[in-house]
Amino acid sequence: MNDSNRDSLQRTRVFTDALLDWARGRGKVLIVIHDNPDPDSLASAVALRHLLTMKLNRDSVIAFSGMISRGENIAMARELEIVLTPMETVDLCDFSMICMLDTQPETGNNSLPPGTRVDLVVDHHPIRQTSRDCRWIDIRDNYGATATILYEYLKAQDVSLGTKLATALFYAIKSETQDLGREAGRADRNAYLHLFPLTNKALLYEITHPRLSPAHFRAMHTALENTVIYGSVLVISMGELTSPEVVAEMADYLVRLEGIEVAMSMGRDHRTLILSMRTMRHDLNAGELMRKLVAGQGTAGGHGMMAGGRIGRDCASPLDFRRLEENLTHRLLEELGVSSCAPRALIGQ
Ligand SMILES: [Mn+2]
Repeated sequence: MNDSNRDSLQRTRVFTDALLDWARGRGKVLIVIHDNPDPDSLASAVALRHLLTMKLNRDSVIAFSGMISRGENIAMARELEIVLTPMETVDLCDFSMICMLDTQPETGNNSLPPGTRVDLVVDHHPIRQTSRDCRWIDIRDNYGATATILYEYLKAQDVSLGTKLATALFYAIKSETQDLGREAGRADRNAYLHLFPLTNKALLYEITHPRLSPAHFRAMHTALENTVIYGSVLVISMGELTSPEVVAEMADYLVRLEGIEVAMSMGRDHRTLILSMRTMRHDLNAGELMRKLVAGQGTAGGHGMMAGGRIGRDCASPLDFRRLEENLTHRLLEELGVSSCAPRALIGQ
């Protein structure tokens, strides 16, 4: 262990000691993660719950909204027996400690009512103004995954972790950083390498190779048929979605097309347009670009190479959504200086 690792572990120990001391005198704990939770938020929640169980003998409720629909994420929640409570059924008055992981107050991607007091926020996305009011803040935007921060909590507190939790944390870091290839730093590499020997390889296989529904292949078909290329920029319009997570999944998949530097995908989930962006360009910040695109219309978040956004439209028709998508595409192309490129369909037409 080198000096900077030791310093970081020491800082984490001081922070978690104080946090646990504060939490010791309190009652029930609620852990809120973002809507349509991904492996990073799920693993982080299970790790925090484990820490509180082991150190304070206190159980926590993990709450979320939306759905888990990506094959890998369903497999993760099932195989690792992650117990989740729908946010709608939670009475906030029951809880004396509210924690938020992998998201922050009022970002738009979690369902905690605005104005609710949040006691602890742990995240790896850039800090929001609203988070500064929280009692305990640990935001490290140089980390590739929130799961890495939670791994460090367990390590700093000498809490042992079983094979299921190790598998959850490992898979979270693996998927969030694409095996350390995307936005991973030294802390993520350390956690990944330490956790790997502790994982259950059969479980890991089940999670990384899930059975996929016909709906998944239909969504993929729709995405491919509705992919348009403008120079090095690719735009996917998926229309009405059967699962919101597929928007990010298709952006991940299609940004790999030869010659593509930026991919943006869009789809309608009832009354909301869901957006996802991926970039291979290091000089570009996907989070900032997404925020610029949806400014004044919706919410956005993200970091260097990946971002998401949502725009709610209560009484919009499919045609209104179509226009909104065209407008966003137009602005994206302008921002990236490719609006003069002739559109090309990826397949067919
Ligand atoms: Mn994350």
